[in-house]
Amino acid sequence: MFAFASLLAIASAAVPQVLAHGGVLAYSNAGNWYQGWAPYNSPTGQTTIQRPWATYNPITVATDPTIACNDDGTSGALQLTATVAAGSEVTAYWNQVWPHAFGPMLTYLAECPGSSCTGADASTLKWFKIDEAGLLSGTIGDGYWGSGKMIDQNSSWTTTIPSSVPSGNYLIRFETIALHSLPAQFYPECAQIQITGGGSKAPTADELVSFPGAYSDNDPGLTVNLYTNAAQTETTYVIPGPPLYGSVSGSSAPAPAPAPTTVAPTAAPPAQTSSPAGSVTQYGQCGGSGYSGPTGCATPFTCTKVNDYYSQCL
Ligand SMILES: *[C@@H]1O[C@H](CO)[C@@H](O)[C@H](O)[C@H]1NC(C)=O
Ligand SMILES: [Cu+2]
Repeated sequence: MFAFASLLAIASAAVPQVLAHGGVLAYSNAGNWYQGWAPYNSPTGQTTIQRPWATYNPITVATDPTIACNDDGTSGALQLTATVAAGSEVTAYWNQVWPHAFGPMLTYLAECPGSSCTGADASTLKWFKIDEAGLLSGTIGDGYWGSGKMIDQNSSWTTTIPSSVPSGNYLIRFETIALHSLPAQFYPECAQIQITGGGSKAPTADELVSFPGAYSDNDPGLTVNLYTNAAQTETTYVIPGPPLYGSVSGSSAPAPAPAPTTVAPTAAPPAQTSSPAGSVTQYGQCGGSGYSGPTGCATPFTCTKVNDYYSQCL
C-alpha cells in the first residue's frame, strides 16, 4: 500500500509537466497519414518521416542548438521521406487539446543538399518561412492568436506548399511559440519531404535564415508580456523570423545593399515593385490567361506567375 501511494505521488508530480506541453505527433498530405516520432517510446524500430525528438518540454532559449528540429532532430535509423506535390496542403497535428492559445504559428522549409535530407544537419541548412499567423484579432493580452486558431482546428495547422518552390528534398518545420509565460516557449518539429512538380522561385537571400540564428531572445515578438496594462490595448504583434517567402522582391541572387536614396521633400511614396496593393490574399489567384478577377495582392504579397494560366499572390 505504501509503495502504491509513493508511485502515485511520483506520477502526479511528473505527468502535469508532460500534459502541459507537447509537439507535432502526426502529419497528413493528400489523403495520406504519416504518424510521427513517439518521443516516449524506444527509438528502436521507429520509422517515420518526422525527425526524432526527445521530450514534450519546450525549448526556452531562442538560440538553443536544437531550435531547428528539436532535440536532437537528427535523422532516425529508419528515417522516411514523404513525397509531397508543390501546391498541396500539409497538415501537422499536435497533441490534443493543445494547451497554449497565445502565440504565433510558423512553418518553414529548408532545402537539403544531395539526393535526400537523411543525414542532413538541420542547423547547417538555410530556412525560409512559407506560412505564419500571429495576432489575428483583438489585443496582445486578450486576443485571438494563430495558436488559438490551431487549437480550434483540431489542434492542427495546415500549410500549403507554395507551387513556386523548386522541386527537391526539404525539411518542413512546423512551429508554435507559446507566450503565456516568459521566456517564450518554442515547439518546433521537422519532417522530411520531397517536393515534386515545383516551380522556379528560389527564396531570396533576405528570406533565408539559420536555426539557431533566426531568432534572438530580445526579438519584440518573443518578449511580449500579456499581462501588462498596455497589452490589453496593444493590437500590433511582430511575428519573429524572416519575411515570408515571396514577400521580398528581387531575384534569387543575393540582393545588393540598397543604395542610399535622397528623397526630395515633395517625392511621392515609392511605387510597389510589381503590382499595386490590392485585395487578393496569400495564395489567391491574381492573374492568368482567361482570368478577369482582381490582380492586386494584399500587402506584403506579390503577384507571381505560376504558369500561363495561373498567377497567385505569394
Ligand atoms: C483530429 O486530429 C486527430 C489527430 O490528433 C486525427 O486523428 C483526426 O482525424 C482529426 N480529425 C479531423 C476531423 O480532422
Ligand atoms: Cu506547455
